[in-house]
Amino acid sequence: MDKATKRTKFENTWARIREELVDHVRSEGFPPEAVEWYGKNLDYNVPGGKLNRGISVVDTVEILKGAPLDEDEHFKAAVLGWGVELMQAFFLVSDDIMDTSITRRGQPCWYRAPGIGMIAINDAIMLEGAIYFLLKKHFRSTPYYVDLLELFHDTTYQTELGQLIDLITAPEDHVDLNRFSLDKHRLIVLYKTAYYSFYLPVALALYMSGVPESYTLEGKIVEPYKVALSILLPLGEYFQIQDDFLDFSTPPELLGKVGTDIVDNKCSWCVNTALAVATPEQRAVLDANYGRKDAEAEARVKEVFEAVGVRERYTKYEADVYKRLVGLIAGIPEGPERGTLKREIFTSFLEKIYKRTK
Ligand code: GPP
Ligand code: MG
Ligand code: MG
Ligand code: MG
Repeated sequence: MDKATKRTKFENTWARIREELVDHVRSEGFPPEAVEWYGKNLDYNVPGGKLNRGISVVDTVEILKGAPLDEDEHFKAAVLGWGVELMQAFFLVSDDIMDTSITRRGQPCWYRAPGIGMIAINDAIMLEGAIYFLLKKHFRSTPYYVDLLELFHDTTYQTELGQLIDLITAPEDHVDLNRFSLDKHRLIVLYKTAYYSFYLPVALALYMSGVPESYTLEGKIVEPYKVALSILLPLGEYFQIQDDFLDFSTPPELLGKVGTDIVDNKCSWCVNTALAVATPEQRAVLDANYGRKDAEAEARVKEVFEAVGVRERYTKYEADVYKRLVGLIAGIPEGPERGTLKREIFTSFLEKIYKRTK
């Protein structure tokens, strides 16, 4: 099955999942305007993204099985995939309020859509609640139900910790570029992005496929969840560095969102890269203009980014990290046994994001 067909097949499961969520609210006797509001929240915030994370769950279950999924297996994997997408929607609706962002996925951020405002906070929390409603409905009787619950809970907490350091490293009223470093950047991105975007989809698929905590391959003990983490965290770091670079380099018409990292005083890969090589004059320009709510200041920061060669440095970073990740993946112990890790899980992720432009 080609990529587009897989995507359509995943998208087609959304209608049923959406109905289950909305039907439940209806069956609780909620008034039509509440049912309608919830439906709009789901429609506006959940299905409109790239869906990479959700589709990865299905892809990974299929790679682990080594054969096409039957209808029931596909639907169950898709429920987990939509769980990841609901989590992502919960994070993004909240993040856009915290980042005072303007657009998301080519439309106004939910809190800026007509008539929504701060009700968006409750809507975000309801998107999170929907995950656990679906897990209970579809997985309550499986032996790995608690593993799924723990994984969603742990991942949420990790992401919130990441969001915390992202936010406190970027206070609105106090710009101090000395607080930034690439080490701090790494910590932020591992927690705010890599766990939920990369480890979560794969670990969900491993649990659903019955992959055990450890097994023996050619006389060696393999701990598949730890091996997965050791590849997926660096992959997630690469992905967020792309996000930071695109925030600076890509016009909103192409990106689907207006980049806010410079005006929001974010500890992004771009500013850290520039700080590492800036002359004292360039540093002074960054100190005076970074994190100001002012388009001219933003333009001056961008000039410094261009002058120190952030674009060329990014191209080099991307080539280097790609090689490093290919090497890491090649080192994964793999055998023909069923229910064990396959390198293809990780190469399929890497190929999905390599040289992405949005
Ligand atoms: C997005 O980072 C941040 C998250 C998805 C984590 C949010 C976590 C919460 C607990 C709310 P970003 O701000 O760089 O993303 P974007 O550039 O898409 O706004
Ligand atoms: Mg944001
Ligand atoms: Mg943010
Ligand atoms: Mg960003």
